[in-house]
Amino acid sequence: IKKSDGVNMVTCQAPVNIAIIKYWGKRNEQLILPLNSSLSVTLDKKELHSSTTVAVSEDFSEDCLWLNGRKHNIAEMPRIQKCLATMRKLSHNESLKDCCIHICSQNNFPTAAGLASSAAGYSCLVFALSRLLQVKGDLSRIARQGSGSACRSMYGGFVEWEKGDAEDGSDSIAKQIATEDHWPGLRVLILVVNEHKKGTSSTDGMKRSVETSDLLKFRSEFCVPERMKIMKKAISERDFETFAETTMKESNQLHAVCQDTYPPIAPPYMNQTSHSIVQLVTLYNNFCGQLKVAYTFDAGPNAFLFVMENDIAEISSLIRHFFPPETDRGFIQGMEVKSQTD
Ligand code: 2P0
Repeated sequence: IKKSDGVNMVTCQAPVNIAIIKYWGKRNEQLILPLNSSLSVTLDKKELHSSTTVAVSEDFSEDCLWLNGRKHNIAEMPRIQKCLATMRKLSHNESLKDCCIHICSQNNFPTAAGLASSAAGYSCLVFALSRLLQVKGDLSRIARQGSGSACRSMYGGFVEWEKGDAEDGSDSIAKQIATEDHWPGLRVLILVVNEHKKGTSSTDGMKRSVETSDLLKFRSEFCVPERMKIMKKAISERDFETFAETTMKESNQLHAVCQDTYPPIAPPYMNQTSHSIVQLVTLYNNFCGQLKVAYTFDAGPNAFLFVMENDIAEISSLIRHFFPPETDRGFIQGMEVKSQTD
């Protein structure tokens, strides 16, 4: 905590997480309780992260939020309000808990383009507030109420969000299942197909899926519990083939659910370039006679490719060959390949 001129201030950074078992659908909209458990890999925060400063002072007259340099109206942001109210309620700092708070948050990557910006943003906000207001105990359930996937960014490495059973959401929390150094050499390539804001938000898309998709019911009840077991075992044994196969099946099923949603989510999150990437990965894996690359897509067209370090050079040159960056090839424009270095 930095203190100057009656202002107490904390700055934190929080990383993005990539879901390998997907969260899609809530059983309780208010508390953000998911239909199924999910599992993710937290990226190194040196690469994609949110950076948030929270400041508190007796001189501030209202709560304020600046997001990527633009002032937002907190009165229109119920989830931010809820986070602030919960953190104030749990605060052990009697002198500061009733003061107004200023929040300044910045992402070093495109916001709302399916790159999990809300996950990094809310986890960062909750963590920074916990330091400022002295809040102890599990913070993931508070981050969850900002944005579901944010609870998983509270930890590094491999993280499970347990769906929980309690009606009040008290057991719907994130837990680290393996640390960040558990699987040396595992890398993710992020292919930014389009960095613009997507059409349908995840929140709206998954709400419509819950209301209309029979496939989602089947998936959350019968597929995910089994896949969680398979994935945890694959991670624990560092079994890339099983990890890769389950990751791709999960991505495929998420986007099948989006298609099964009525009316289907339009435009679809995955575009023509996304499907070309799937095709390239499939052909390459077939050519190798084993799974060397796994793709996964969230609520946007950008691809996340899991690859072992030894294969990075070959795979990134293959991608650069078929999807050259900064060339105008119609729908393949402005693609950028970034590699996660550790
Ligand atoms: C995930 N996604 O597991 C899945 C995969 C997108 C596709 O979590 O309504 O922004 O704020 O709880 O967390 C995106 O959903 O939705 C998401 P809310 P959130 O990462």
